[in-house]
Amino acid sequence: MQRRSFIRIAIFTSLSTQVFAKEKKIKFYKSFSQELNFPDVLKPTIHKNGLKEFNLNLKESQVSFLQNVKTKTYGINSSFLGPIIKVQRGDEIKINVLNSLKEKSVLHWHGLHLEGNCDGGPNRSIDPNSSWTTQFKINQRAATYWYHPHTHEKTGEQVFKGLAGLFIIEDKDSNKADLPKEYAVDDIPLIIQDRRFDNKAEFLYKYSMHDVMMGVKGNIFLVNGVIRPYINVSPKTIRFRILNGSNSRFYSFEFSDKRGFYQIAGDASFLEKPVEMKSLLLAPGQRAEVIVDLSDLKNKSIYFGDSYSDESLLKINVKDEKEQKFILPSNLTKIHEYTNIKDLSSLKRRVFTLNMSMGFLGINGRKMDMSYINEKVSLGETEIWVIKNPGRMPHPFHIHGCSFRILSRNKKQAYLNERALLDTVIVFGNEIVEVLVQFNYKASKEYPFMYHCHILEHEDAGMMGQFTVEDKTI
Ligand SMILES: [Cu+2]
Repeated sequence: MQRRSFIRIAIFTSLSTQVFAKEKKIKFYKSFSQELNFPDVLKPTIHKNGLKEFNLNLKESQVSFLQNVKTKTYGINSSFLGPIIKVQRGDEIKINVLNSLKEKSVLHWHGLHLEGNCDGGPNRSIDPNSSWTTQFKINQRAATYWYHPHTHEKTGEQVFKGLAGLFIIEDKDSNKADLPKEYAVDDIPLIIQDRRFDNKAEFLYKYSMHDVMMGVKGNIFLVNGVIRPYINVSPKTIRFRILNGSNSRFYSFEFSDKRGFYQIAGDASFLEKPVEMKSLLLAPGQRAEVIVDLSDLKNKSIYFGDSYSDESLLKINVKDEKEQKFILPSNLTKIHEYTNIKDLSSLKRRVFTLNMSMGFLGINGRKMDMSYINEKVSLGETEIWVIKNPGRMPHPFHIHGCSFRILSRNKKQAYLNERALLDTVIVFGNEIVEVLVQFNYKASKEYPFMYHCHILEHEDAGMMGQFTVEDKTI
């Protein structure tokens, strides 16, 4: 039998069933008996002028995550999570977001470059049974982005209920790259989330100060909305587009046989060259694309799991077919952004200190306040943002409306696999991370951009600030 590194495979079903057995006969499906779900790729209406129009509908629904019982959920065009919006660089797109929920919501296009008034943030909300239309042009690099609610003080709860989806951009580099590209065959999205359920099998969200401070974590793991699914693939190179879509949990992803794999992309661009890895750390909000050679596993299985929780998340069954040779691209792109800065000392520096003490979460001593603009940035100017974490808990720091590059991590260079363009960076305890960042899209005080911790309970509790981007030349 194959050696397993995730020891909880065997005991999972019996242990977890016991928890619920006292209250109700709630049972899990047999581990790895359900096939991985693949979100639909949303078909746009293509207008004569090339405009691609997408329709999203936020709605209440229910899902049988567990046997013989349904859990109340939120979904976007489906019962849990949303479809993939897939576009090419250069596309002009229009998105109509209909809110069929009984509460206000709004969608944020995480990682996208667009004006503040085209994005969704706490300053905008879509009333129940109303819709919001946004239109913008895609002018940024190929990568796996995503969308999720950014509703004032309700982001964590609405994401937990199921509102999130992938937003994939392709460009010249990604179209010509020698990489697996067949959706759901060898180009596979993995949205990783954790949930906890109450004794009626409903999602159990925030209920204590501990949840606010430490973030809501679940003991049950979902991949694309399915608990412990399996996937069947050919013995070849497989590309995974991984989103940590959890509210607060960090993961260290690896394969059960400890095989190496290559990270090819970060949040907002390819890496220049593939980076060989044994494990991949992702904080909430972060994405990575990896390729792994499974050509040696004909008629065998391995698991994709998380070494922090010691959980197997996905069983990968490799078909009994002729193996296909692994191709490792030597170069993926050239990252020219932020490379022509001659004098770093001439750049404006802004310091963001992440504050966390008993009952207080903020940045630079302030809680998020919608009526207060924390920073005013000049359009097109490159700055250094210095993010300080004097505490112990790591925080993923996310900035809207841009892609940045790490300049230094505790005075050292960024790790090899975080040298892509990013929109979310982990700042570990007692660390100072400096990023080079440029804003090329305006944001007014009515619809400012946000910077915040992507532990959603921290964000909702106030570890967030607002900034405008204004053209100072006019
Ligand atoms: Cu945080």
